[in-house]
Amino acid sequence: MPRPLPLLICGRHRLSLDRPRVMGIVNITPDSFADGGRFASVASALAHIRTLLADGADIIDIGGESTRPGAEPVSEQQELDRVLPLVEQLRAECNERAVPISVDTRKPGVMRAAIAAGADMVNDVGALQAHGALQVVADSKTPVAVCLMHMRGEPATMQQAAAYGDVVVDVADFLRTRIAACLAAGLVRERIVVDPGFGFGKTVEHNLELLRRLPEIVALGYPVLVGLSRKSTIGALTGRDVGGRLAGSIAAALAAVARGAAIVRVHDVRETIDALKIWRAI
Ligand code: HH2
Repeated sequence: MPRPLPLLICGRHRLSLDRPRVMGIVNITPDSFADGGRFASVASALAHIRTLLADGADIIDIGGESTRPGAEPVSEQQELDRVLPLVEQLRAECNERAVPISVDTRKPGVMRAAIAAGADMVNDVGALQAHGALQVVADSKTPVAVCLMHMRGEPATMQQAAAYGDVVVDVADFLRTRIAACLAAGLVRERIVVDPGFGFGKTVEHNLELLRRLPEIVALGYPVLVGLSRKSTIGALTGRDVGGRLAGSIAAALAAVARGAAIVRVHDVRETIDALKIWRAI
């Protein structure tokens, strides 16, 4: 079984994966399910990013389009207007702890512009399947990392498409195919991260099965990123609305790391890092 790689090549950065890493979420959107509308201006988003950095985030993930179930797509120009000023500003400041900047997008045009502005990673819930997306990453002079995520269907309709033979086998097969496409396009292994895509065309039971059997995704031999923070599965299991899902989200992050996740994508960076410190010490 190939062992997951201990190092991620992430644009200008080399991120050691000798310990679990925490990716802090920043959505500059009016409609994201957990933080929509909170960071509508560049200034408020930057202030939030500074907090996440001070809290110890290892990667900052900036998104300009909500992909929550039922979300409506936004135009490329809208997404560029939201994301680019932030990437440019962060890069200009060389963000004080100099952590990698990831851009959460499915659009090749946004990927290209974000990389030119200094992004270090492309986090694509569409796994670089959009026409031209893989080429943008392969042609990039900066060796940006890519996160290939599994999604069934499209955000607008994906919860209607939640049917699988064996969800873990289906997700692993899909990720294997996308990894092969990246390698064929010339990406080195050390630039690739995979993500089973919790909540993207999956029921609560699918998400739990994926989490229980996460080692089967880890066995693909690539760092696994897990995003369960504040998601509806946490809400379904705890009976809490979005604002009350911190404890459930931390439990899920620890369960993921215990099963081999290399990176957890979270809203609550400080609390997650505290929990991971205890888990690691034990
Ligand atoms: N989840 C969301 C967005 N991007 N990327 C990866 N790699 N993995 C995920 O699980 C993932 C993701 C959805 O969460 P969020 O960004 O908080 O909300 P929204 O899509 O509504 O902006």
